[in-house]
Amino acid sequence: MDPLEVPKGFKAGFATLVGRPNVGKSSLLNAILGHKVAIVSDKPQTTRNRILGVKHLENGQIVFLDTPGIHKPKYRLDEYMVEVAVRALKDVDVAILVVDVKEGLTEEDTLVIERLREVQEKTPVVCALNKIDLTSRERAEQVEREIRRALDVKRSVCTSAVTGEGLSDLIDAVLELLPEGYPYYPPEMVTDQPEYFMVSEIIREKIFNLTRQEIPYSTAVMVENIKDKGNVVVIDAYVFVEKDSQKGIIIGQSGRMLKKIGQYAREELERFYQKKVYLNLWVKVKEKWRRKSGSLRELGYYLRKE
Ligand SMILES: Nc1nc2c(ncn2[C@@H]2O[C@H](COP(=O)(O)OP(=O)(O)O)[C@@H](O)[C@H]2O)c(=O)[nH]1
Ligand SMILES: [Mg+2]
Repeated sequence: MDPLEVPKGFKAGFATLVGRPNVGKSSLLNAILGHKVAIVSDKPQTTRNRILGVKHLENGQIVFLDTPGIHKPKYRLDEYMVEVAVRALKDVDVAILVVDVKEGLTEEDTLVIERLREVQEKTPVVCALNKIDLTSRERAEQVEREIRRALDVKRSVCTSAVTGEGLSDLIDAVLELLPEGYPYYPPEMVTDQPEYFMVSEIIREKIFNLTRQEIPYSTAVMVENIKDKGNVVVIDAYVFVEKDSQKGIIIGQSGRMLKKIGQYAREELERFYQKKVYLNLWVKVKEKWRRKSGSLRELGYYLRKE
């Protein structure tokens, strides 16, 4: 057989998960892959970068792009995040609109739908009516009708990232819309994220889960060093906040908060590396980093050349 011949019936392509913050885009990606590639929290705007996750199937390969939630930007960081999401809609084969059927549509969902209207001629839209475990089918259908009034939806599927309901239907719906072609990534590849980024995200997730109000949002994590010393991996990382008072909160009374963040992160990192991990965390103030493009660049929040 000609090695360049497309395997008969094999489908391959890109599908972008979009939606307002907190609807479950990252949770869906992790559940579909059966592998945690994107961090998740109960707070909006947890995801700040485009996350790639590859689903390998017998008859195809779906390259999912998880994106930051589309919302009204307040800081330069927000503008960056929204731009990442919008760009991830360009030149993909399918857009997956994720909505939260329990909460229903909000003004932010309308922003997302507007963006999808701009691309729907070229990019077919599949809708994931997510968090179906929290509400009824009738409610989901009502939300779906509302979406269809504004958008040409090719297919919609009730899903739950928690129970796994509808995930295989969602995969089928996406696969159907993909072109035939060779896989983009080798079979062992689940994500394209560099190790340093994965580690910083794991730490950032713990901060999102353990702190409140402005604290998670004013935090960025940068991994300085990862050294594999055989039986133990030694990691040095910085936690950046915007002001001294936030530094105090991240460190906590007698260092208790930082210890907890470090402990939770270390436990997950030990599962990730399958060995013992020493995690050294330092907290530093980087004044108003969310507003400064120079700081954003230093912390890795910048748009790569396409
Ligand atoms: N009950 C329920 N909760 C969900 C589901 N999907 C996501 N969540 C929760 O919703 C919150 C936001 O999830 P996340 O994946 O970070 O949303 P994202 O901002 O759209 O990426 C987290 O607390 C998740 O555990 C779902 O299908 N059912
Ligand atoms: Mg997310």
